Amino acid sequence: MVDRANRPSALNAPSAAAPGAQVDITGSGASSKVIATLPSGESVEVLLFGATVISWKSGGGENLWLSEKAALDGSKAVRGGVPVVFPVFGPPPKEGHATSKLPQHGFARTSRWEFLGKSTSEDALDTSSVKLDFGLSSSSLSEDARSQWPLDFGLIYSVTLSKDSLQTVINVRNEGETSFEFQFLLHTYLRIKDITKVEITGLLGVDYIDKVLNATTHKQSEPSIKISGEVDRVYGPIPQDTTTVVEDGKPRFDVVRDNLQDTTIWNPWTEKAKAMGDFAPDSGFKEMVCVEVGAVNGWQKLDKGEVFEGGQTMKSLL
Ligand code: TA6
Repeated sequence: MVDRANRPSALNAPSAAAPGAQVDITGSGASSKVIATLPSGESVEVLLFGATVISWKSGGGENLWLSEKAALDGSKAVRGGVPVVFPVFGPPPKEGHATSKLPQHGFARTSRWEFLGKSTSEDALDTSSVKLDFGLSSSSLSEDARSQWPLDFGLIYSVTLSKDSLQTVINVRNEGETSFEFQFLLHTYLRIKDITKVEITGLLGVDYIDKVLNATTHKQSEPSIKISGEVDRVYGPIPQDTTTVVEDGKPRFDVVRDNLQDTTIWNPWTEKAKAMGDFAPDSGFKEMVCVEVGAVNGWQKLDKGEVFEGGQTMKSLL
């Protein structure tokens, strides 16, 4: 177990009087979402479908990229925001693994989650953050997903909005009699102004699997990653816990990992963007970059009753 220097601090159930965040549930069925807004104006929107964060606004405006053709009706995974990838990242192993029958990126991003409630700081005067909890368990899975991965588990996903940051942390519990293996990743689509002016730092010297080059392994030799074509790289293990997105020479986002050793950098560029039906506009690849923290190199194993926890804190630096 990695040392959890970035473990989230506790928040408690709100006292009735707390003049804190406004939390609303809107929409119905698969398009239901939870919207939280801080008195200082920051906000987050979470679709119950996939527990997908689809908007995060702070002083600098919208921080996440969401395709204009993203399905927000539960018909398919959301193209944009922060899809939750579990229990397998990418295409599953062809056969012989418990996840082999699952679709790409697993079932969490295409399942209906339950809103478990909000919590704010005990100090009624501290209106600076709000935590929203979402749950998914084997009993709330669709029949398909259950038959594809018939293991007993419980997930709690906590989304904490603060003035300049958004924290998203998963808690995975093995509720069954037998051990299981899983992978987890937060497929975050960050909004940027111009991909040609973006550099990503914090990965120097780290090994990566390049999915554009037949999944060959390389080592990051430049201090920063510049993107001028399709990029699909799985970095890890990463010693430094912060990856920074720099735009036009100015730091724009810090992404701080908590108990997760890997990060995938993805931009589909022209052709792949055009080829995805729910990716719009086609030029949208110029305004997004995926920085996806996770535990995806190999498998995490949980025995009966064991728990895994990990996540990220994204900071808007504008
Ligand atoms: O995380 C990067 C990646 O695995 C790419 O290989 C690409 O497939 C992307 O995810 C999008 O996957 P999706 O299943 O959402 O189309």
